[in-house]
Amino acid sequence: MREEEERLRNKIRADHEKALEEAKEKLKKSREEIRAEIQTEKNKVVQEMKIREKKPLPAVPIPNLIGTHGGDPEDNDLREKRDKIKEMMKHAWDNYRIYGWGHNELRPIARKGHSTNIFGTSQMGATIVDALDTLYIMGLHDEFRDGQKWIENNLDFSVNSEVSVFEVNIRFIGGLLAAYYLSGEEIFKIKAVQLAEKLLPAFNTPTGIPWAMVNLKSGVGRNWGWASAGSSILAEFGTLHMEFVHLSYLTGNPIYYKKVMHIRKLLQRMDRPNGLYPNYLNPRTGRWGQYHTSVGGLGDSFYEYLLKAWLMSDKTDHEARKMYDDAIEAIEKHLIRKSRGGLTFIGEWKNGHLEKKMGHLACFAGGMFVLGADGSKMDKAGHYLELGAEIARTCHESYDRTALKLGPESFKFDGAVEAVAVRQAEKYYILRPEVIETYWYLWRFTHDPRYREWGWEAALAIEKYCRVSGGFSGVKDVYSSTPTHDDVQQSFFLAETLKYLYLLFSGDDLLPLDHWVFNTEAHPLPVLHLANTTLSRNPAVR
Ligand code: DMJ
Repeated sequence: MREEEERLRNKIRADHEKALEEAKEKLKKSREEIRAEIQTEKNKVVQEMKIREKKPLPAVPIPNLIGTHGGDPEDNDLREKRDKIKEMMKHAWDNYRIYGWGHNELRPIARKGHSTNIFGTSQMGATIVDALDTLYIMGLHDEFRDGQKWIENNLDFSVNSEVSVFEVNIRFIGGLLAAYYLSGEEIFKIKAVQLAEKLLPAFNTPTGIPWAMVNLKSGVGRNWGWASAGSSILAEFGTLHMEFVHLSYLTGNPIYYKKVMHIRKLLQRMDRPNGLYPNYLNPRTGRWGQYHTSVGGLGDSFYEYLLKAWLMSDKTDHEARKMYDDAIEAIEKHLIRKSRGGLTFIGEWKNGHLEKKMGHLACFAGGMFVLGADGSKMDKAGHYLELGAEIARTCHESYDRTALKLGPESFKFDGAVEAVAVRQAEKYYILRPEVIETYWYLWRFTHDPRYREWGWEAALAIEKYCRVSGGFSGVKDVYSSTPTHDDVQQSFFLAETLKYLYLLFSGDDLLPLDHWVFNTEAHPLPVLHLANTTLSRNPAVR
């Protein structure tokens, strides 16, 4: 014991002497020399971090990736249309590259960067990450590599910024995962996982229902003040499943899977008024907020992800399918109506009252019904194909009844008013994809040429009224033949609108739907055949 103490004492003495010697040496050095030494040390740390970042994650069998190229149109007319969409993508990307590079979005008229509160104060190049897979499938490989380089060298998530968990998940994690699967470049997977780790603190609530926003640096979360007394939002906490299951699959770490399954289990245990899911849930008490149900904003992608959870599990996640079927049944009963003029619309349910108003966002549901037709309860496939087609027709009418042939943000069904916006604040079009998304799904499932015609009408209208020399911009009033621009090129225009248009004029062999499931930001993720993977074999995950 004595000897041991003596040995320790000697070591401490020697360490002190060494430190003293070093300090004396340092004092002999000039300031410049000391600074240079510090810099060298710093560089070493950065280098080490980079090496650590590049360390590959555990290898998992990558699903068979079918249809990542191709889809070349069979005739000239189609080829020209598809080339035109590709040219529009070039125009949007090139201008962002020149005027907005590294910023989240572009102001195409002011020709500078732009951002919104969903990204906090960060400059995380949202447009780059969101656009990558569209560039890839369009064969714009130089642009893709340029984006990849920016991500490798600049995309950093240790920023003191409060971001939307939902938006960052669907645009960044979804975008990075799709880029990884398509290109096989490890860096995208690594960045996706780093970012996901930063989102995890958002789940530290009394119920495990995540906060809407999280500070990427401090991990402190909170909710939007306007959301029913600080509630979390169904379409936000209910739109994490696809990306989080892929994260667990790719890393072998069950934590992501557990977080989203916990949300599902909690929702399953709750009473639902009339079988409907209200849009708001308090993450502290676990109780519903205001009884407002919608298939548009605040609710939309929750339903979409129930269906897609089933699809991406190779149709083995029966629990998700059942939740989807039950939810859709209640929605049909309480929210879906036919107008006097014969247009089927999806209204919004507020405290027992049906508001006959449909948002542009709800137009995605036409595609969802068609996508979910196969495998529906009591084999109602024909019914859901029909319902999807009716929603597509209604949404097309909402475009057709405007001066610009572009749809308003939301439209009413009220007496003589059908599929038309009434309030000034609802007349804008911000380059949203949902109507074109529905045309594309309907095209894939029916091959009815009308969907390509309608898609082309929308593409021409975007080209005519939204294109400016510095990119593409939203418009403030679709009923005015002289459009005023809002001067924002949304990142989802490149991620979704242009991708769906491109796919609409491509063959079905490009990203076939029995092998790929698109997340709500149109980022394709492969179907997981879980039988042979770490995910299903891992008892923690099961
Ligand atoms: C996109 O970010 C996603 O599609 C989301 O689900 C809802 N809306 C926007 C585009 O309109």
